[in-house]
Amino acid sequence: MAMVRARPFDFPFSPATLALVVIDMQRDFLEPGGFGASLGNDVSLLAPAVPAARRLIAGFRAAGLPVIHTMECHRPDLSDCPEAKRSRGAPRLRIGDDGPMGRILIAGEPGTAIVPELAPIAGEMVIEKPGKGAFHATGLGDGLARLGIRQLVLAGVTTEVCVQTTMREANDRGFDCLLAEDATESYFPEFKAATLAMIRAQGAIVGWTARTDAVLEALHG
Ligand code: C5J
Repeated sequence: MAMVRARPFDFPFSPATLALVVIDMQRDFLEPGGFGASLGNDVSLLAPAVPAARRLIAGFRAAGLPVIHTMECHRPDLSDCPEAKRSRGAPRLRIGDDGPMGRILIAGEPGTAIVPELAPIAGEMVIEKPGKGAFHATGLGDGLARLGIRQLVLAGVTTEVCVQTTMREANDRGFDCLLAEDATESYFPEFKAATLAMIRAQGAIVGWTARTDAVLEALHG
């Protein structure tokens, strides 16, 4: 067993059963004019996660381990978007509306794309997800089972919404999960801090957290 220096205690893993899951690092969340901005958020707060996520992706690729990308998005006819999701609140633009990067959060539109620095390469699994959790209404569970994956390193945005939801879904499905602390961000720094704390509380009740450096050190020695 290899070990990542993690909190609340070291994370034991077998490289044969480990994958990286990068959650929703999309222009719609990270760039002006997208879904995140339409909700009134300062999207620049998410930028610090990009370089760390890039290093993690490079490290997993170099180690020959799976890198999985998720994208929160909906079908053009919105048939997979619950009305409760689309109609909630008072955003400047709603899901499916035309924005400066195309239709907001619609599959195939420019704004839905993963930011170029973190773009998937051929052969990597890309999961389009209509919900916050990456297991809900997707093929992620089956895809991980096919690869024999039992342990996940998570990165992406936003920490307390899609990242935490996915980590909790994975936890309930029997995966050991570690969240890379510097490769995730929130529009609300206090929510990020609270999420990291609640994940690892009570003896890693949801999972572990660690710095990207510690994950890469464990992968490459
Ligand atoms: C949100 C996400 N925040 N990817 N989505 O609506 O966290």
